[in-house]
Amino acid sequence: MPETTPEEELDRRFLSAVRDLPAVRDLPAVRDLPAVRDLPAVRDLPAGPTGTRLTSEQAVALFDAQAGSRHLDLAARYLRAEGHGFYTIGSAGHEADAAVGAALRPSDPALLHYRSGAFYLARAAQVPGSQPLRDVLLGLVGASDEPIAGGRHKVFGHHDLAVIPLTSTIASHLPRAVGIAFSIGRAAKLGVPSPWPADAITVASFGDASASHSTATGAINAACRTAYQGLPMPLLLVCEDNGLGISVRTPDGWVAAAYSGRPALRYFSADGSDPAACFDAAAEAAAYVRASRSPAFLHLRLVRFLGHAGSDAEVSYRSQAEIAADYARDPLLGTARLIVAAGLLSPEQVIGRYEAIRVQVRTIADEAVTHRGLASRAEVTGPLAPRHPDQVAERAATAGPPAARASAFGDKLPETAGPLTLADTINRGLADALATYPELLVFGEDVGRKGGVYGVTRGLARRFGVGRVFDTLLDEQSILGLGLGAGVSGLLPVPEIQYLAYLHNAEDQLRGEAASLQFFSSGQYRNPMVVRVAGLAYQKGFGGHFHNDNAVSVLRDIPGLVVAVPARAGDAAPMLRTCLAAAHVDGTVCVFLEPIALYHTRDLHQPGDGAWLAPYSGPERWPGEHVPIGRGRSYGRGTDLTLVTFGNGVPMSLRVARRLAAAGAGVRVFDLRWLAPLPAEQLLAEAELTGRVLIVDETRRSGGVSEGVIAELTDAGFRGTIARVTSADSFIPLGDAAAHVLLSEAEIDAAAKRLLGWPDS
Ligand SMILES: Cc1ncc(C[n+]2csc(CCOP(=O)(O)OP(=O)(O)O)c2C)c(N)n1
Ligand SMILES: [Mg+2]
Repeated sequence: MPETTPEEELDRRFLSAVRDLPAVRDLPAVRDLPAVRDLPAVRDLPAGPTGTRLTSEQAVALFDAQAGSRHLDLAARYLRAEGHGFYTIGSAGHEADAAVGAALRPSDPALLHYRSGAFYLARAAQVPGSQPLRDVLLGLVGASDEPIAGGRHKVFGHHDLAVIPLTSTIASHLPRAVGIAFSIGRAAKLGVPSPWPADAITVASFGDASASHSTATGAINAACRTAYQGLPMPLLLVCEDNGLGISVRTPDGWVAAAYSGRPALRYFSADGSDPAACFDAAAEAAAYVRASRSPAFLHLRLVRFLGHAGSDAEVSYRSQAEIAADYARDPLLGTARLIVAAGLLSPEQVIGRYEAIRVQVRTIADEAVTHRGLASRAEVTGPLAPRHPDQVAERAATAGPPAARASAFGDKLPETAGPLTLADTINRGLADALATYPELLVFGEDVGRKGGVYGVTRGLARRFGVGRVFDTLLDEQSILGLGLGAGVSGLLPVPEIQYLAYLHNAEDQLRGEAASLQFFSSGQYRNPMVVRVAGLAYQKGFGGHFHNDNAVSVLRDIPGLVVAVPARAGDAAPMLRTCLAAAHVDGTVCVFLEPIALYHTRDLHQPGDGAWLAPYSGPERWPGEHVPIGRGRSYGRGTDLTLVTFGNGVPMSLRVARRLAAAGAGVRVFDLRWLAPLPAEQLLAEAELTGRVLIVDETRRSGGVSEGVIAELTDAGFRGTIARVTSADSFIPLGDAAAHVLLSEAEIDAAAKRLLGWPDS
């Protein structure tokens, strides 16, 4: 006899337990019960006969959502076995979360755990025209017409259901969830159109092991701290606790112990095998969050059936007795029991309903396998990072209304202020941006009252108000999470990361969340965002590794991410406008990397020459000064040597070029300005004009920018000579010792002479 599979066993156990339920009395025929999606909204219903807030119709609707989810899990297994399906992590045992879906409004933004299938179905049941079984089945087979990820991932998401798709990095959605909860009220307060109603609440579900991940603890801490401060934080955190993270047990009682006594976080809990208790707890928690605009933690105690995924043999780490004991806690059975005990359906009718849903799922699955998957590289990458350069150019050239500029600057319009430093220019550029985009927010550590560690945001909070320019807690992950939440809420976030070295502890929020959102939602959700990062090296006086970080390869590696590095005042404002316009028009995620050492630099060649200052241009000059993404700047007309550089390398290279020119060489300098995407065509043209390229790269030799520049030149077929000078493969030490590892002008000079064939001096 063939061995029974875990899914067959689960199916069999459920059916036999329902068959054994004692029937109650004469019952209405199944067909007299309303279909799930015709049910009135939860909040309009009177209390039901079960002695809970759950009505009879809702109880049956819960069962339908739960049974639908269960059959999707079973389908995932046979689709996999038949070679059609790609994903077997299921929701079986977690179906109690249907009660949470039913207790919320379909307009409440939701970020769902990969086991929240029954929530998804319960939410869809509230939105006419939804086809949640089909949505999930198309996801399982990787169909290109799956409604959210288009075959790029199996994920719960649907734009019309306000379900924002996640990646598979556990807990990484929670900083965004906190950001959305914050942004609901902020958008309403600023009068900015938002996809979320002003009284919406955000719901985010996650597992018990995820609850201990530092991303979760950081995000939950940020939510509590924000609420503790008295700011709105309408966030419902739903911990779907099955006691396991794959094979690792969460200590008994840990989730309750860790989260039941947190300041500013109301704790609710329910046993997942009791649907009425789950619904009551969910309804109470949702009502609390909605009314108080404060966060709550809903702890659902659940079981996990069928192992972690199809490939996981849980018998290797759980006893048969332990696995068997879980069947009694099946949420689907709990709902069946309630329905039968309340006299709503007989056991046979429950089974009839369960079997009807099985057939429905099989029919849709049979059709789903005929859908095609993604067929080409272009189709896969299509939504990754859309670019509309003409619209971006037009938007970048558009200033705020004169009245908004007048109130931003008073009678001190920056174009009348004379030459400015890089820092002052970025400050004026941000003020102009705040005047141009009413939805723009500037935030980060110390950006508000103090005006930034280097004064770059000085005066902005005073002029634009703390609703738009504000200090955050000291947590880069939460700062980026706020940006992620704001971006999907109609706002244009400009978060600041105080130093490049401190981006690294949070960069998954950029890589895994921000940059992947359009990809995994087929462009239906986007994360417009311009992250300002003070960085790079050569800081005088205040040195050390953390204030002198030159690691940018982790940013260049992120698909679709734009990395801008303005080296001088004259470039900073147009490049900032381009980034903001790209975020606005295309949802582009931009990193605006500001070289700290150049913030207050005034001179280039000799003290007092003021050559690193530039006047700020008024709006009439913006169209002519537009800098498209990926367009570098060329200096000089030399035909002997091209110095390719960026950031601090630009002034260093210009000085070297001038000295070499005095000695008879024609040297041109090309500032890349954009590290991603690199200005490939221009780079080749600049290289070919001399036939000799020296890459002047202040980042490290390994993994640094020079590697990308060499690759671009080689790929483009450049036949001339290429050499490079870089900083050392080292962290940067304190004080004057930094000079031993950072690229120096003397090294540039010597390498240039070698390339020119000049004798060593
Ligand atoms: C950051 C991260 N580390 C590791 C994994 C691999 N992984 C996937 S699910 C999982 C266990 C999660 O357990 P829990 O949060 O309790 O959710 P459950 O699967 O039990 O519902 C792990 C370790 C991951 N997806 N993300
Ligand atoms: Mg778990």
